[in-house]
Amino acid sequence: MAELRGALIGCGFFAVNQMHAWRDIAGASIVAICDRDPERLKIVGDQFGIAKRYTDAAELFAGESLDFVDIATTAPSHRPLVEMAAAHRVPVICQKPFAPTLADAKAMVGACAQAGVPLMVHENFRWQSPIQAVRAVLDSGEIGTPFFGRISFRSAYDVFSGQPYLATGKRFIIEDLGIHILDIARFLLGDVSVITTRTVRINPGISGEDVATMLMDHDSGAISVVDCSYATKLATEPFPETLIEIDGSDGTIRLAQGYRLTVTGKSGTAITDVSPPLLPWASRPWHNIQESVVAIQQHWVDCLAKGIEPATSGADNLKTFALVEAAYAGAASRQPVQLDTLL
Ligand code: NAD
Ligand code: 89V
Repeated sequence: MAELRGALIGCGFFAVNQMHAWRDIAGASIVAICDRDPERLKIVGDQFGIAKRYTDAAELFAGESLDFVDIATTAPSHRPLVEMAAAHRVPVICQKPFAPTLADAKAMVGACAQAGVPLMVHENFRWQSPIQAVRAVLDSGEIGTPFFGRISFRSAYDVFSGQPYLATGKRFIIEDLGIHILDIARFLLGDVSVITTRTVRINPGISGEDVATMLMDHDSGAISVVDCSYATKLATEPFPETLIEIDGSDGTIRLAQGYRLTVTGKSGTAITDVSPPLLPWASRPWHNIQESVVAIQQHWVDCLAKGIEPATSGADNLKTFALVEAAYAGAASRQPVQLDTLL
């Protein structure tokens, strides 16, 4: 198959990981980049040797013949850019959070469906190898039917130095980080019918909430707790590890800090080190996330080649995004929120 020609829009903080990952992936390469900030365009263009550079996405679509576009801008620009890709019949990957509102997200899914264009949300956390290892244990049947889960991300890591916009939005941890953890909960325990949420802000220097605790009913019958904090100072900083506890009818799974996976099930207890590999361009502690970027981008290339829907398609991500909206609504009302009222 001929190599897929891709373009990347948004050459900021996280896009550098996406550019490294594209270099590692056979079957696709980035032939053009776009950023409205000429300085970012130059930094990323020079680092990755990309000659074709645009400061305007409309000019990129007009000037290039593309097999896909990878949108790595922040949420406010996602809808116009995804709709532009759909109008040009260019398959599109869009970073999380998919959109500022669920209404925007639904419109983006609709625009791509109408144009017959594949759409994947770059929801990469479920692609982390420790999370995939937990999914593999569930699939093996070793712990039977899950009835309880706790998916936990608690840290005091300074995310604001790399991503200053996170300190200024009215919404913070659920929209930026919780979205990943809610997606992991869906990935492991299935879709959700009801969510109850409490939030707090501990850090006085930011505008949004930095602690969120969510209780969810899954359609499978399992109950989960998803808890997220950027105000939790621990002896050993766990960023960016997601810790997991799942209890099933025949056993338990514990993914503990340090990527230690303990499975107690039908065949006894097994303890495994599921540390992610440190890719040559990666740096600790981000290597867990960086590895998952390669995995999700490879998945996109494989899905395009096979003509199948990606696991985190736009349509799938509406269900994760609806959890975010429901969490904020429930935190404000202090009432449980039914998901079917949103989808
Ligand atoms: P950033 O602000 O550093 O970079 C965004 C870039 O997009 C900027 O250079 C900006 O000039 C450019 N841009 C914005 N609108 C544009 C437009 N219309 N046309 C062209 N360029 C435009 O942001 P970031 O920290 O790199 O985050 C980008 C996205 O990635 C966010 O949605 C964030 O939530 C997400 N993110 C995801 C992960 C993950 O693990 N999946 C991690 C970090 C950030
Ligand atoms: O993945 C993200 O979206 C990042 C971080 C892990 C730092 O929250 O913003």
